[in-house]
Amino acid sequence: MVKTKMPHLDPTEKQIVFKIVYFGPGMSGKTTNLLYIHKALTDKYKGEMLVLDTEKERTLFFDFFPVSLGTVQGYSLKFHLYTIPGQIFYEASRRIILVGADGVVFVADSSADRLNDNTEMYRLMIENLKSQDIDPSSFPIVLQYNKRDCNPRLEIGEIERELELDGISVTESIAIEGKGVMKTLQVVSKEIIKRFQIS
Ligand SMILES: Nc1nc2c(ncn2[C@@H]2O[C@H](COP(=O)(O)OP(=O)(O)OP(=O)(O)O)[C@@H](O)[C@H]2O)c(=O)[nH]1
Ligand SMILES: [Mg+2]
Repeated sequence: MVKTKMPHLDPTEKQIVFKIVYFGPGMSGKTTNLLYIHKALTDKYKGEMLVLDTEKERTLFFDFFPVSLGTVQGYSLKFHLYTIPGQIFYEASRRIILVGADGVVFVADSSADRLNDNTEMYRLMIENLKSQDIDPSSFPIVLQYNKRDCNPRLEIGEIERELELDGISVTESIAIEGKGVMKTLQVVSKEIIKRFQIS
């Protein structure tokens, strides 16, 4: 079942707002992705980054900023980007942040010893999407293998094999160097817009 997009449409402003959530296990590089994107964008196209920091924790509660990216059928586009806290005990926050998402970047940690953390969090994400009546098979998800500079590291394809994912979009990145970050954003944006135009 495809969720209606009506709440995202603002006819008076002629604006469509899409929500992209960066999901993934703790320390995989979600916040690093968003910080890089925010820095890379010119001031004209970005809003304030809001950070709700939890005391003493390395985790940000969420990051958010809109990016204007051209028009679709006369409507200007705005993207809201969020990260979820990856540490396992923040399940409630993760659920809330995922509500109303139009697409997800799953930031996986390529370190060889984190295969289980990646797959466990991916499964949780799928459960969360299903609880919102979203069919994950037609929902825009990009699997980003981050930390490609790690050694030993997972091979591309290992996560998909483990989760029996077929046809998912995959990108590679080294977020601390900014490599592959904008590409990933581009891939998920395209998938979201394509799905919106079809529905
Ligand atoms: N080697 C390496 N380290 C990275 C890369 N991307 C991020 N890091 C580092 O990994 C650590 C965690 O990065 P964050 O962006 O805070 O991770 P996160 O996914 O937001 O973590 P949580 O909010 O706790 O879930 C930081 O020390 C980053 O500098 C990368 O591509 N390679
Ligand atoms: Mg974070």
